[in-house]
Amino acid sequence: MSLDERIITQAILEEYFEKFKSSLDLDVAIIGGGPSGLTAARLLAADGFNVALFERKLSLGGGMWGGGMTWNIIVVQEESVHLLTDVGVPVKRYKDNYFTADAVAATTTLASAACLAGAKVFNCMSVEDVVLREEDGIKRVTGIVINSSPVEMAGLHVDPVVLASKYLIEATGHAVEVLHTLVRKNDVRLNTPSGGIEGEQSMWAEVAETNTVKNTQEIFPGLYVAGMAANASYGSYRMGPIFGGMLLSGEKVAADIAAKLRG
Ligand code: 48F
Repeated sequence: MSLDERIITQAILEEYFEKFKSSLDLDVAIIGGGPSGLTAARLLAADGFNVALFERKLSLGGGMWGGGMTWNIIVVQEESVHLLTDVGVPVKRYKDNYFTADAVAATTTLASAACLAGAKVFNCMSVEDVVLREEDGIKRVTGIVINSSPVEMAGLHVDPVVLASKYLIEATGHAVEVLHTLVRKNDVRLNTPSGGIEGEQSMWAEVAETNTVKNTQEIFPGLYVAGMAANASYGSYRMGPIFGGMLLSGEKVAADIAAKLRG
């Protein structure tokens, strides 16, 4: 059978922009495709919400690929094991409350499960800002401002485009980039003790893991923080290559937002 290159191009163009068009009015925009963002994307999409995930890099998975120091095994605690086994990741009990999984199997399976559940993934796409609106004196985020990662990396002066979303999840990890932009550009107060970004503290895995879930919440009207971004925003500790808190944070943010969307 003959192959026409123009039809290959046309297929990509039409299918991509169909996906993009169906993302102009999202229920949830997830920023960052690490373990917390991927888990939230899967659960919200499986619930039937219009969900898209934006990831700066070509590959999804964030900091999960390399386990600890490139030794590509991850550790999770018992209460989070279901978030791996539910999608088919083999998990072994190492001892007591310590379980292990292959980091590559976990990363690829979480990414695959999010896509197959119906989350629309836009990789190679950076979120550079949010959309703000004010009503009755209350400011709220109502969308995201995105640009192509190669444009961002090359420092080209090209304007971004904008998508609307009822809720945003910042799951960008340690850097909490989008929240930093929100605070730097606008006279806003966050739902944190100081009203600003508290900043991350050094290593304390046990406290950090509990706090990752506790700190997963709406930090500004319309904007939730999840995963390591939650601890960096609320001033808690880092935890190293234990990932249960990340998965549970994704589960919590999905449940909280689903409840809000259902009213
Ligand atoms: O850092 P990351 O894996 O986020 P996470 O879900 O998990 C944290 C753990 O990997 C690890 C840890 C646990 O022990 O502390 O660090 O909190 O993934 C964050 C993703 O967000 C992308 C980034 O490329 C990464 O894949 N990202 C960051 N900023 C942006 C972004 C942005 N502005 N736009 C799009 N993607």
